Amino acid sequence: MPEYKLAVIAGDGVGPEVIAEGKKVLDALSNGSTELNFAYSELPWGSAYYRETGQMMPDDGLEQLKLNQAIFFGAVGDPDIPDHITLQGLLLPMRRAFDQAISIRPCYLHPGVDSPIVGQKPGDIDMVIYRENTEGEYAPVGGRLYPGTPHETVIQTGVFTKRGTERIIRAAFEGCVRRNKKNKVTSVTKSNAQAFSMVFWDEVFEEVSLDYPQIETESLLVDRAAMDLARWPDRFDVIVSSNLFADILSDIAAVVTGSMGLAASANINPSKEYPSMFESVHGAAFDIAGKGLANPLATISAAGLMLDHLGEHSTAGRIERAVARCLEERNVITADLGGNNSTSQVGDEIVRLLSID
Ligand code: GGG
Repeated sequence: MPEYKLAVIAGDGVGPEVIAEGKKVLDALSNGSTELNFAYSELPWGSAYYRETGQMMPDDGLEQLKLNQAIFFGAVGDPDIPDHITLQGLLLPMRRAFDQAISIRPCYLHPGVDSPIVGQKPGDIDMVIYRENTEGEYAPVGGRLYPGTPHETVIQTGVFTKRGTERIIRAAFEGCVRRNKKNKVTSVTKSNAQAFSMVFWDEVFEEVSLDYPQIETESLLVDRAAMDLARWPDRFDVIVSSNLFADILSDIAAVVTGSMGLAASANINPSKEYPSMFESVHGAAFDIAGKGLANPLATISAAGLMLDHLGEHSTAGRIERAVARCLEERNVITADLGGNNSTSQVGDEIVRLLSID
């Protein structure tokens, strides 16, 4: 029986609540199976750990994570610790050290879920965002000179390599071919203003697109893309963009498909040399933490993406169907979708739906 070694970092805010439901679903799948088993390494890292130790994870954190086949991640962020400390101390080092260069973020308007965009029907919005995940505007390159003086000078540099840019663009085209839906890839940049990095991105996009003549291509400036996502989200199929832009566009895509609480994300190490990581797109949401209000479906869907990545395609499909049915039936849903059920009741409902699939 395959036993998958999973590192679990519940993290901050609503992270522990939604990860508990993700694990509930994984446990239900393994209890009902002779062929699936999970061995968890529970890693209590994040902001509470930072308060105790001054670090978001221990010095050998990445070494510990390396021993696993995948990382199941909750959320990071704390109202009392600056966001750049929490993010730079845990999530970003993982993405970089394990070369999780390809972030995949599917967005679908499910039956049973209302889009805030008038006229969008179930299935109309169906897209996947490919986010470059290890470099670009997130590269930790820069510095501060003469702090606290009138000459204070700050530099923050974007890093765009041919390898990184080509990899994410090619992954987007390959994903588009596999999806076989609208057969269109939209590249999003700001090359009118950023005449080095983003013009370079446009050139690589053009070059890679030649290998996929059957795929329609489009290049949008990020301001136009944001506007179109908010007015015509049904026109998109696959979007590929840089680390920062795709992060912002992911939030727009999540809310136009109903809720931040539904958006899942895979952070893939393409060589499979290191563990990939699976998480919700949403963060710690500490305004609702500890109240049982968080929607666990993003994290449960992320568990589905993780199983798919591990090769358990049919089990991943079962999770996807259970989530879709939960949303369509609307018997047990959280407040973000207009319901009044708790985080754990939604997890229980997914387990029930899995048992009758
Ligand atoms: N579950 C994802 C999470 O906690 N995200 C926190 C965050 O601020 N992420 C920024 C990013 O992914 O770029």
